[in-house]
Amino acid sequence: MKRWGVWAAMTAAVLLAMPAMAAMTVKLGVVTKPGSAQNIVAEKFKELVEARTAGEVTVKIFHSAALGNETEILQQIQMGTVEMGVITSGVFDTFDPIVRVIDYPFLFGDDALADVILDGPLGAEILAGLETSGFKGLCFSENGFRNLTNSKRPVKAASDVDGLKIRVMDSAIHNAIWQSMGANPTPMPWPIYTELEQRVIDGQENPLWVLEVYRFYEIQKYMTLTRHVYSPHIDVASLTWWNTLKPEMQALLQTAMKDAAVFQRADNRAGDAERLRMLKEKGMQVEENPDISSFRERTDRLKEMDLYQDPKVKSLLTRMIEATR
Ligand code: EAX
Repeated sequence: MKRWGVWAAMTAAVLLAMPAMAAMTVKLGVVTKPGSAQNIVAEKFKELVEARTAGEVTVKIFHSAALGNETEILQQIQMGTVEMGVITSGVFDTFDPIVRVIDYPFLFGDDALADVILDGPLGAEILAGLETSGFKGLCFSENGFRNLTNSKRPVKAASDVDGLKIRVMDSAIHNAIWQSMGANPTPMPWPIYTELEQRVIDGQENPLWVLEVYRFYEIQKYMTLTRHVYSPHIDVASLTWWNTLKPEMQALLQTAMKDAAVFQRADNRAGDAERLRMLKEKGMQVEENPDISSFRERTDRLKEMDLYQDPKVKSLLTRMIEATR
């Protein structure tokens, strides 16, 4: 009996001496399936957070649209019923037009420039801007540069796009880009394999990994390396939830997400040459040197359109264009 008493007293002492760390589960939503860019970020984040908190924080990943499409995941993050998400920037358009400055066509010439801008003060301004919509913007990981694919015909110049029915994300800027290109854009949430297969739509645009992971090479014969939009993910948390966290926990999560993003961007880029080789081997016909100036000519006037007339958005776009020149 005496031993039990001592044991109980010691246990109580140990528990009292421990810092108050309540176990916490963080729900993180992505629309894509394992192997996808978003999932690589999410899995790395989970691994880092669970290791760095010695299991105090558990990250539960909901993938493959288990929480709905990207717009629906963002709504749940806004409400605070889901804590975090790795979401394609284009889809934020419905929540905050500020993201249109990232998805502006032909803005970033290459990966290095995208990193410099998005990891710098302009990127920070975009992330901070999302707070008005209820998101704590943490950092940017990536889908990558988007390329056009279709099942109808080879596309070398903008005139070849005329009339093609192209699926676009639920995003005003993406819709406007393809309208300017002369296509017939059709907004649809992800995933879109069935619609492509049944030819409800002729084409789509996404980075190379998507064609591999979602096996689009089976149903899309033609690809053009248009690289028309650099498409990051914005890694976000629910602002109301974020504000309940201690500063040390916020710092830990912020750093872990940044580390996961840096890891994933490098991983994605390292795989692209091999993906391109594989897609050709699978039978895709790839136009590697399209007439980019013909596409640019059609999209150049976008910056003058209503889409960018909000003063905050316009000012940021002007500074983004200057910084990327
Ligand atoms: O990340 O909806 C889209 O086109 C996204 O790029 C897709 O979810 C892949």
